[in-house]
Amino acid sequence: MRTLTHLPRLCLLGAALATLACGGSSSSSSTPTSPTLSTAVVTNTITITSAGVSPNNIEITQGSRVLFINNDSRSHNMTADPHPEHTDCPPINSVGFLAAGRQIETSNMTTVRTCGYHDHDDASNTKFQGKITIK
Ligand SMILES: [Cu+2]
Repeated sequence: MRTLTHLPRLCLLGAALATLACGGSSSSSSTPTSPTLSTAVVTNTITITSAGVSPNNIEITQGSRVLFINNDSRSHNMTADPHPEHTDCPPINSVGFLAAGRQIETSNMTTVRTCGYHDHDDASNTKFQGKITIK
């Protein structure tokens, strides 16, 4: 009998939580976000882990290459922006599929410009997006 008297109150609490959940979900949208870039680092090596690419903003000298090291436990597919055309910086597409534990270099980055890249197999994941500035 005592448990029965508690039921209406539990139902009201459940309804209140459901209302809150509905209110929260209406504010979420699927608008794409850009990666939060670190301060540019002068290096030719980018390491990939489950946390993302690091550093995600690098500067290199014209004509040099960038080494992508995959220290994650899964594969990644590093390609030039934009997705899915990959036309901005073709040398990045020399990396492409990178199995867990493997490392591959880009081709020579001969054009002075800024290149974006992403993981083609996880294209909307900003953790695996970054920027290479060729100077
Ligand atoms: Cu892509």
